Order: sequence, then structure tokens, then C-alpha cells
Amino acid sequence: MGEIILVLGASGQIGNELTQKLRVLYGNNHVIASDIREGNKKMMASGPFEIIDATDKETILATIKQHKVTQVYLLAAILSATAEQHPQKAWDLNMNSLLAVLDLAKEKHIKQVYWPSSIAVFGPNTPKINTPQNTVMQPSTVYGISKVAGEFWCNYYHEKFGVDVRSLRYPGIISWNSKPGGGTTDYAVDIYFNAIEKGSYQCFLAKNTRLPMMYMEDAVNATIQLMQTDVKNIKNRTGYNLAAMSFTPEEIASEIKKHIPEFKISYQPDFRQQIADSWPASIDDSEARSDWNWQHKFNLSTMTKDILTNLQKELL
Ligand code: AKB
Repeated sequence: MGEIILVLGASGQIGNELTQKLRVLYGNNHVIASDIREGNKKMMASGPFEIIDATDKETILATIKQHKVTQVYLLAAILSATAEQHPQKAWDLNMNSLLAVLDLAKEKHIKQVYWPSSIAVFGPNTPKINTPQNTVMQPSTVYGISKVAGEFWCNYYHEKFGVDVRSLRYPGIISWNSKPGGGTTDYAVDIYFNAIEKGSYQCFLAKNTRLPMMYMEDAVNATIQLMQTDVKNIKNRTGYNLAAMSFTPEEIASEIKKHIPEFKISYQPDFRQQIADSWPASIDDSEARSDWNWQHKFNLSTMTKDILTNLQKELL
């Protein structure tokens, strides 16, 4: 594989794990990690790292030229909950970084772009159960508005300039190795850490709030699989619906109790409840499954077992 990859936002939750997997697949020196802050020890030690602001087109271009980069994975973003508190900052980062990278692809400095979309493109008027690929997209959050606009920019650059940009509408991504920040689905990560460290968790969503979720390993595999798929099979240039499981806080808590019987959960919904209530409960991802053979591996039970085993080794 002759690709040289630049990951923008490599120190974040998905960027961190995606970078490690890309380094295994493409070779450490073929994957340049970058962020506005340094990554963890493993990332810094395993390959090249550059400090880059993802909205700074000139620095991105200089890095592309210096390392002969062929693909960019743009993971830098402000997520749903933080975006409600800093709307302008979220809009600026989420949009300007995407437009900078799309322009660099249009100008033929790179061959391929990955940019994550989200279930946040949907809103209160969207069908909630098995939300289809093509349906009402009227988000009620700043983050969702930036993702809808971004999806249409991707499609526009593809149609108009032939840019090979690919995107997935991630559900909530759950990991034990790197923590998310500022998202509405973050409770499903925090709950595992609290279960191990404290034996209890106060959840910021109500107990019956059902949301689509996915284990990190599946999300990373889906992302790389999409980017490696033959171009003739990519039929969607906005964002593919992607799904693995859906559950409520009450259901994840009872799964944890199978391993930690004394675990206790309480509920104190805050402003994030309204965001969660505007999102789908489950997603129809049949187009991803038929176009590029997407298959998830983890469900709530296998994911919980894997996370608790790893966290017990790490934290206890
Ligand atoms: C968030 O909660 O903001 C993200 C997302 C669903 O895109 N995890």
C-alpha cells in the first residue's frame, strides 16, 4: 500500500484509536498524526506527530507537501453538547476545517478525504425507529447543523470537482482506551469507568433514552473499510448511515450489573436530554451493508464484557 495518511484531530477519542490501527496497517511512518495538542505516549512514540490547527489550510498544505500525503482523515470537531455552549466556535472549527481539506483535494494536493458525519444530522421530525438513509434532516443542534451542511459540501465537491470524499454517520462511539469529550452519547463511556472506579454512576440522560451506539473497534474498522472500498462501490457522497446496537441507560446498567452486581445507577437529566430526544433511537444502515459489505461485530453484551475486562486490567 503506497498511501501516506495525515490524521487531523488524532488526539481525540476516535482519532487516537484510528491512528494506531492505520499505523498497524500502513506502517508507522506512513501515518502522520496531528492535533492542536500532543497525543498520548503511545501515539507520540509510534510515529510522526505534528501540531496542526485543522482550520489552518497553509500548515496542512505544508505538512502534505513535506510528507507526500495522499489521504487526509479529518477527525477534529466540537461535539454536540459543547457546541450548544460555544455555537460560533463549533461552527468555525467544524466547517472551516472541512472546507480547507476539501479545497486541498480539489487542488489535487491529496487523493482521498475521510470526514465523519453523525446521527446528529437527524432531528425531531425524522422517523425515530430504523431511520432511513434518505429522510428528513432538520437538526435542532448547532453540531447537527454543521454536520448536515458538511455532508452537502462533501457531495458538492464530489459532484462539481470529482473530489473522492467519503463519510459515515457515526452513532455514539464507545471506547475504554480513549475518552470522548463534549458529546451527548458520552454517558455510555463514563458509565463503565464509574462502574469500575466507584461502583455507581449518575446519568445525565433519563433511563429510557434509546440511542444508536457502536463499539470503537467496529467504528475504526468501518472507517478504514469505507476508505479502502473500490470507488465504483461508493454510491453515497453525503454520509452513510451506520449502525451496530441501540440501548437505553437502564439497559446498559443492567448489562454492567451482570458483571458487577453491586453497581448502582441514578438519573439526573440535564440539557443533553433535549439533544438526545431529538435523535433517532435506531438506524437503518442497509445501504452501507449492501454497497461495501459493512458488518458489525459487537453487541451490548460482547462490548460490555470486553470493556470491563480491559478496564479491570488497566484501573485495578
Ligand atoms: C455526540 O454525542 O455529540 C457524538 C455524536 C453522536 O456525534 N457522539
